[in-house]
Amino acid sequence: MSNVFTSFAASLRAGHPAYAAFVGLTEPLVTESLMRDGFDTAVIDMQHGLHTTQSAILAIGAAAVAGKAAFVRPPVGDFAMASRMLDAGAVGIVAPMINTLDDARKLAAACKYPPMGERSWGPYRATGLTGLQMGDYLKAANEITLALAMVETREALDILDDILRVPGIDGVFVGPSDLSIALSNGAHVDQFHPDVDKALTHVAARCKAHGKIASCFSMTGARAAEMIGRGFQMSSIATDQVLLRNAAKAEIAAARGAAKPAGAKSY
Ligand code: 3PY
Ligand code: MG
Repeated sequence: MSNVFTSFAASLRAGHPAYAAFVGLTEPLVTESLMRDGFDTAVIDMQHGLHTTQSAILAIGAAAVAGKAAFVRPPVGDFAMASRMLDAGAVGIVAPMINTLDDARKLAAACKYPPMGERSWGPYRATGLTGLQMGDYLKAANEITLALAMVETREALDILDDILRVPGIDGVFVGPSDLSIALSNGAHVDQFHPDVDKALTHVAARCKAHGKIASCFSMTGARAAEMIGRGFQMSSIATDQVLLRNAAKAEIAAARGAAKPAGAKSY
């Protein structure tokens, strides 16, 4: 059985680039709409987004309605939630603040079945979405779902090769905002800072050397395309709230800047 849930990870590993929507709003139609409007996948955000366990589960379903497989970003250190979201049909986990080897091993353990990890059995929604029978899901799961470790601190950068060597860690996802704060010792948040840029180049090169997936957050579509050109396989673009606010501001500015009909008032 092949569908987006069984083929997405292989497609990414084969180097087909993917653009992800970063979804913090809990209404399932937000996810569905973004997926229908051309994103390849979603990162359902339980760390800084508003998502709860229930809304994240519904968002995975909403992406599926649009024919897309979604990732989930659980809260920091919540490895039990990572397993839970894979059971609920997430195609992968984007785990924030993986700063130590112990963090990376815990992530791999939560996401992968033995002997690679310690994921506990119960993929009831995942078997529905993948269309796989239980035994086939057990055989395929470690390959078709992805554990991406977020690299967003100095500590993580320092041990990047060790993180990438952990069996069960499929790749990394760079958080450029936190990284900019970490690299400047809290002086600024600047995703485009040259130090962050240098780190992004380093991450892409090390992932390539280890044969693992390089992915990252980008604030704009242009930056995301640049990252794909620089060796990343996946980049997210902005967040749902940023997209909404940018579109709202642009359209209202266009309206207010347009010739006003006689008698029109500004509020
Ligand atoms: C960061 O840039 O720190 C992120 O976590 C992106 O969401
Ligand atoms: Mg972050």
